[in-house]
Amino acid sequence: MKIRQAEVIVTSPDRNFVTLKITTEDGLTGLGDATLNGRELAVVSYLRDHVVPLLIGRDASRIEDTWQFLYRSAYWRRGPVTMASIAAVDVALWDIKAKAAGMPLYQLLGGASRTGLLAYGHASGRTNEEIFDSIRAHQEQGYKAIRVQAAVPGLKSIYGIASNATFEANKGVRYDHEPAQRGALPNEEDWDTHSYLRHIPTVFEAVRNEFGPELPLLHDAHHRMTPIQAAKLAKSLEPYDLFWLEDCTPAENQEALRLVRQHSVTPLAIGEIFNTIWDYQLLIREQLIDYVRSAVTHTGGITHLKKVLEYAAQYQIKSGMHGPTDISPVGMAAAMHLGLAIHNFGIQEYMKHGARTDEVFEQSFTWNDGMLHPGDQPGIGVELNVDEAGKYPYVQAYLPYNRLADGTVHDW
Ligand code: GCO
Ligand code: MG
Repeated sequence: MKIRQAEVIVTSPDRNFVTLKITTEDGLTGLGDATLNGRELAVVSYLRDHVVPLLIGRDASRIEDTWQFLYRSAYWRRGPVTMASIAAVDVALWDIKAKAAGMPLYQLLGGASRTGLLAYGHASGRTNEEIFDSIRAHQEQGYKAIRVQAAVPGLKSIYGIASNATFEANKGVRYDHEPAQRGALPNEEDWDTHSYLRHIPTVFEAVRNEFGPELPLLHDAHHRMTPIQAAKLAKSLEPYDLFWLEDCTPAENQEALRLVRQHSVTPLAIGEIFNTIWDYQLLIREQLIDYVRSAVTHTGGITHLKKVLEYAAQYQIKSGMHGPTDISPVGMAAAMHLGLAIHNFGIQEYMKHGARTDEVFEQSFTWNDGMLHPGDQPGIGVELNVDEAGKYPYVQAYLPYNRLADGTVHDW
């Protein structure tokens, strides 16, 4: 089963997506997601200029060997661009292998360990009333677990909160469709940790009072706090029994979470910007986290993320795979197959893509009463409509960034 062709397809239906399509000599095709929000074209070049020439003529069935070859032969290993590129090849080869076997991918990964995947959505609001409405709107869509992000009094704009216009247009059902600014330079937002630390516990107190003790609630701090600030937040949120507190400290500093752990039993999740098992080494071995946030798309594909999750399982740490709209339907499908098969699945992040995206990527996964299932088509169950994809050329887009009141650049 030799690889005949490998194409890198860039399309921007609602936002930019980078997809690798591999075709074998006997006509089987496989897709892999290589979308790296705001830095998409770096991955396109890595794939087109450096990886595609290595793929032509290789045996498509040798997935582990191809993974090791791409990782080790580059010499310059790790990093988001390299690992997203390897991930795209890896998922496309798993898609082909599963199609060749006539099975949905999760069967090749060991078969289903559960009937469906619990997913969480993103509620947000500028006031507690808006947050309540947004939570209710998610519940009406079936969501059984909900991430809550709140505007902070005194700050103009903040990660995870819809702009006024988007909020009105969508009645709080989703925040800005994706945070990257299309066709513009990075948006500057403001930040003040003390105001945030004062405000957030009051929001969770109000949400618990309104919705009761059962609803699983999550919160994303997006890497903006120092270890002691994060410990303070984790401790102050304890009475509201969060499912998790995500990215409470800068991702580069694994030791930071020791301090948070010493002060709180709020479950911790981290890893959406990690890309190898080495980023988790200390976190897993010392049991400093409860959930692994990596996406298949950014962590070397099914082959590598499965190893990370199996390592995590030995320490009772579960999956909580990244699933915002900047993971394409191809990346989401891969995550669902992996999540269905592994034993230590925790939860899946799931934001619905826009209508144009759903026309470009024909998908077979299902969303039923708050649970995802990848479907039973052979492969990963996603096909790219090339004609539709061709209608939407790449649009330059950047993620926002933060400045403190005195002008200092801060984590966003
Ligand atoms: C999440 C993430 C995303 C990221 C985005 C950046 O928890 O879903 O924090 O919203 O900000 O993926 O591209
Ligand atoms: Mg996050």
